[in-house]
Amino acid sequence: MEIEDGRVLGLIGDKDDPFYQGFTCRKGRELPEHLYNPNRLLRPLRKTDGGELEETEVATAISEISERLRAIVEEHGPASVSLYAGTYGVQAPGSQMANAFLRALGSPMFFNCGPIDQPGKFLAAALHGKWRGGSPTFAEADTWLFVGTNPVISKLGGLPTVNPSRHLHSALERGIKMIVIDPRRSETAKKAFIHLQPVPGEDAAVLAGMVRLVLEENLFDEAFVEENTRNLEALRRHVQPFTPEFVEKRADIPASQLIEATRVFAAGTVGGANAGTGSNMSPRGTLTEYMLACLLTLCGFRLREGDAVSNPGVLVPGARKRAQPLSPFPAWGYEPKLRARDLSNTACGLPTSALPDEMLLEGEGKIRALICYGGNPMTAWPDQLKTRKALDGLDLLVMLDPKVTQTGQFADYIIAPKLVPEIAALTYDFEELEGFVPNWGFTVPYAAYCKPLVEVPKDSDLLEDWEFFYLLGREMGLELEIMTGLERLEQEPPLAITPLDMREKPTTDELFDILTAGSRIAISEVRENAIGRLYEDPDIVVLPRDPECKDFLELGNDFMMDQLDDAVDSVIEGDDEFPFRLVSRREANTLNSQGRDQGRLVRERPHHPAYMNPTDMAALGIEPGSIVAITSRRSTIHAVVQDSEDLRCGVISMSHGYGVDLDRLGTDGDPASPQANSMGAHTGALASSDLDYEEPYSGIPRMSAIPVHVVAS
Ligand SMILES: Nc1nc2c(c(=O)[nH]1)N[C@H]1C(S)=C(S)[C@@H](COP(=O)(O)OP(=O)(O)OC[C@H]3O[C@@H](n4cnc5c(=O)[nH]c(N)nc54)[C@H](O)[C@@H]3O)O[C@H]1N2
Ligand SMILES: Nc1nc2c(c(=O)[nH]1)N[C@H]1C(S)=C(S)[C@@H](COP(=O)(O)OP(=O)(O)OC[C@H]3O[C@@H](n4cnc5c(=O)[nH]c(N)nc54)[C@H](O)[C@@H]3O)O[C@H]1N2
Ligand SMILES: [Mo]
Repeated sequence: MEIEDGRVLGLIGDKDDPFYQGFTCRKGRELPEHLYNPNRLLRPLRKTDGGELEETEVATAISEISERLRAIVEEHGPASVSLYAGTYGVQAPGSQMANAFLRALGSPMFFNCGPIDQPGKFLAAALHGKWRGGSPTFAEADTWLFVGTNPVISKLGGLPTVNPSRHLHSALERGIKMIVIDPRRSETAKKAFIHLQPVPGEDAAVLAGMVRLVLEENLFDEAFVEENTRNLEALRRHVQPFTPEFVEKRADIPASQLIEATRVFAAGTVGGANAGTGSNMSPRGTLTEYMLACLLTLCGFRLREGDAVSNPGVLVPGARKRAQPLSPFPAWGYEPKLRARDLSNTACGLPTSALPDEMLLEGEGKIRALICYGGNPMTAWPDQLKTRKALDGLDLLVMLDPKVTQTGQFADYIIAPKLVPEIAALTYDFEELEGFVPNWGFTVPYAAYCKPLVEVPKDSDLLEDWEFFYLLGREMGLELEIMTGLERLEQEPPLAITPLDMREKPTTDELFDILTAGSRIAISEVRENAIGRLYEDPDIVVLPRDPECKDFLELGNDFMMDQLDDAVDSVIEGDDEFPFRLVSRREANTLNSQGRDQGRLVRERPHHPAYMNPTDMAALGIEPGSIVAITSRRSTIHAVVQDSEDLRCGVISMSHGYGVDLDRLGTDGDPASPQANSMGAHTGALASSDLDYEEPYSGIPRMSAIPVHVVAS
């Protein structure tokens, strides 16, 4: 980082870093513009009686928030206070402190963005069980399957998240056979050995077809399946209808392509697969993830006794890998139960799509106060109209955000956080991701620590995210405890609970010490190394199966088998009125709603387009660059059309994370105008859990493959 007079001028990748090897992404390189953006808040804001946001002080804000929360809790109980942690609310140690605050308050209403992201992944893992031996990584694989994910751009995982293009390039040179299932010829699909381009929303049928072929042609690992699974015969029976010809008709992909893709995939000696947001936001996301888990298990793409463990963990305390299953566990039905749509807490957390309902439904259990931490509901939650109504009706909305976002306009208080590099940074979160989903975090034992590099701006009044929760807890007289070891694969070491000193405020480094206690490498060692390092240990291999182990992986979960049966008969409501399917996507230079006000990131394109196939455009008489109205059962958004041969006909591809004010759109809101950078339309305005298909347990409505119609406006 180039720093002059305490100001960051720029940054370049560190070529000596053994993992990043000089790689940075555009968004990261624009850190100075993020840090010194005129929109960045340097002091907290509070809403005046007149409804304006005015500057205040941290101490005042905390004492007022504390008072208002106390009154709400007194009258309506602690469960009337809820917390939503968005993409910036999942970082250590802020996320642990937010959790500690809510628990001390006595509210179970902790929501996060996971259930409107890829909930099916977590529910399917619970229904299928997990493999405690871990998974092979892309670096050693000779075959890989990507479903509804575009890791070249999203860097979500599957492909190594650091410099995915380079890793893909070298894997292709090595001869990896990559299969991509995506209705769009995405940046990843362009490099695929086989690209299946199905009708959106039919992934479960495609994967059921692959599973059926693997069984029929005996392409599976019989010994592995015999030793580790149950109910193979049930699976075989229920996938029977998904013949290549059936899948061809249903998903509109050639039967021959499905057969070839399946044979190529199953022929791999080391392989893996990842599904992403595209599949999880489309109908039957849990079933898609379940079929994928079954496919991986059938192919035996799991690490075995004696295999090297690519990342044995550095800073996150975790248990050793062992070549045995962890039996299925309940995917839903946990406390607390919600009032909306019979939903409950799940293996993926509380259904976030129901949070606005819980804020709107009158009576006992109504959520009256929301702390929104590092998230932007107005551009992230499905059903923007309902979200707005719900936010409007709150007694108290507290935001923890560096900007006045689309959601911030509804806030009673906005607390402005310190940002990296004003605070210490640690690779803990990314390493932790690997424990949740194979190939998501770091697939090598990498760790780095960086102390704060610059002071906060003069005359600012900022807090670290975690400090807000600590100070608010203290002001309210609460005793906070940090919980670690949460949701580690083997629940081992057992959950550690560390009470905090509520008189003497801890330092960030002390909190890092608590989180990493018992880690394989002491955090002190990582701190001493000024740059990131690989902490390898070639002696760490997958341990043998415990002879007492009776655990198994479930191939024929009843609920999933029922859904398979349903999938045979019912095409998920297609209709003549809404002939197009709007699918989700991500933009390379921005992260969800972030970066729209960074000119250097968005200048190439002053608006966010709705991509359509030119054939569809010609049929509707739509010119490139013209504005269209896109209508779903729920509402209408306006967008500028851009032609793209990469899309299959009948599909519109558009990113989310935009949309200031629905009323202004279509009146003076020209989506092509420069101010549309931060405006545009939120595709989530088209989604609705009341009107459209939703997953019955995670509650996620259709956020991709949304039925729409399009007219030139
Ligand atoms: N239609 C549609 N909807 C979607 C999706 C989609 O594909 N289509 N994707 C879904 C997915 S996968 C997700 S994860 C969600 C995202 O949902 P959210 O997380 O709710 O939305 P973001 O836009 O990522 O909001 C991040 C916020 O964090 C703030 N921020 C940045 N840095 C910091 C910091 O250091 N501290 C704090 N406190 N705040 C910070 C930013 O200013 C921003 O307001 O959206 C979901 N919604
Ligand atoms: N640059 C950038 N990177 C990001 C983000 C960002 O906003 N910008 N967001 C981050 C977040 S919060 C997340 S969760 C991850 C998400 O990472 P990914 O899951 O990889 O998300 P996308 O890049 O949107 O890729 C989804 C793909 O699914 C396809 N798709 C849509 N509907 C369907 C369907 O029904 N079936 C199939 N098979 N495919 C479908 C789309 O065409 C698209 O190519 O990315 C993270 N990384
Ligand atoms: Mo996400």
